[in-house]
Amino acid sequence: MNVRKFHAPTPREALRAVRAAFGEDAVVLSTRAVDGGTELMAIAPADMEALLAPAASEPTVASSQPVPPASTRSAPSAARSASASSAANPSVAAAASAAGFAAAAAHATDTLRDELKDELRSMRGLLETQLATLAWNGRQPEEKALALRVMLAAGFSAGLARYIAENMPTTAVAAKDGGKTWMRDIIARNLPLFAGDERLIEQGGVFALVGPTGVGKTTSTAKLAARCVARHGAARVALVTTDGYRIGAFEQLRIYGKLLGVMVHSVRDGADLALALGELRQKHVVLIDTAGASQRDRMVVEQIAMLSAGGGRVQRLLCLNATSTVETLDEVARAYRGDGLAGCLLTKLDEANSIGGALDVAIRHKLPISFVADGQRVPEDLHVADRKRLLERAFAPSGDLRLFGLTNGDLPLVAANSAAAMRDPLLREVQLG
Ligand SMILES: Nc1nc2c(ncn2[C@@H]2O[C@H](COP(=O)(O)OP(=O)(O)OP(=O)(O)O)[C@@H](O)[C@H]2O)c(=O)[nH]1
Ligand SMILES: [Mg+2]
Repeated sequence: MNVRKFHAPTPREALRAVRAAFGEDAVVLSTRAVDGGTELMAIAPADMEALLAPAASEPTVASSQPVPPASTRSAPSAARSASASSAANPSVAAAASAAGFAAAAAHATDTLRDELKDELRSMRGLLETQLATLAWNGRQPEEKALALRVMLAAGFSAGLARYIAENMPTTAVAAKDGGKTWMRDIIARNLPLFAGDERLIEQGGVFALVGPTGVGKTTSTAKLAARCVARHGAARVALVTTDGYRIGAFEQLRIYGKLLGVMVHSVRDGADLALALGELRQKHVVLIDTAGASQRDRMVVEQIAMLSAGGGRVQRLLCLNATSTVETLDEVARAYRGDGLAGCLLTKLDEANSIGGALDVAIRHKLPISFVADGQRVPEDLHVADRKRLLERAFAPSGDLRLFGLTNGDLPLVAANSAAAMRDPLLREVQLG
């Protein structure tokens, strides 16, 4: 059994030492303030599992319990299965009854163990929340607090913002700009890009724009088609819509197709799509417009299956509306991810107060950004995603931080509320240097 004490000047540092010694799933047993800092008692997860599991040498309930008399049998199923043969063979009946009793006891032990685990988990969550609150209660350097506030104001999730701010190295804290350049570099380095012009326009292929309702899929499809036509000519481009059942949906794309001189095909299901793609295989670029589906609708799954029927040739681009909250965009990315999701396209940047939420989702879900749309005009308001411009836009002062942003006094609350988000495994993949 490996229970160890950890001393550190701050609770956060103590917790970090615990994690360094026992890993992410370490269980903290107690914490108290001592002279010169904090003392934590912690145990390794494997030892905690061993504590909770019945020891191999310990006699099990099944073998140690005397067989209860037939009248006290507690497991109804055992009683039922034993009853047929008990009259003929009493020893068979006793064995069956014992087995049932043991099964019931084992079930009770499992339930108790699960309850204990849940209890420990919630205690750990509570402790992490309290430690995070303490850590941000005036104990973090002003530079880290400012970096966290700036990222939150830019729309980044509290989890990612805290992860980056808390890991700011001392050299960056001591830098003239208080770590601002470091923070922006980390975000820039982790921002995946798709090289839209090169991969979509030059290389070509079959691309489907997917996403929730009204995010700008049809408009963006038309903008992309116009870009392709300008590069390769109308004869080498085709438009397909899977949105055949909503009134006016086909018509909307057909009008754009007519303006561009591009044929528009409507398909109903996977087989239809496979057939259409076979006929269109000579085209350089095929763009598929899809029906909008809420991320909570099971239609999303059906749509992914339908697009997969294209023989794995269809690359899906997820349209992310930059005006949505980071929580909504995160939910969208989780619903739409899967094989064939090649990247994303950010829409409505012109309407968004901040775009940090969209960048955050692209970073955590590793969704390369292909293009950005910043208006309704076809084709003018579509641009290849550019790292520098996106960073500038994300951190352009969109409001007075003193009026709309958080104060240092709010940070302990933010930290407390983001304790669970900090355990998101996607965060561990963010490169910090
Ligand atoms: N401001 C702004 N409006 C946009 C942008 N992209 C699309 N829109 C507008 O958003 C509205 C919805 O656009 P659509 O292209 O029809 O959206 P959709 O995703 O195809 O919608 P559904 O097919 O109904 O799911 C239209 O009024 C577009 O003009 C953009 O980048 N900025
Ligand atoms: Mg549409």
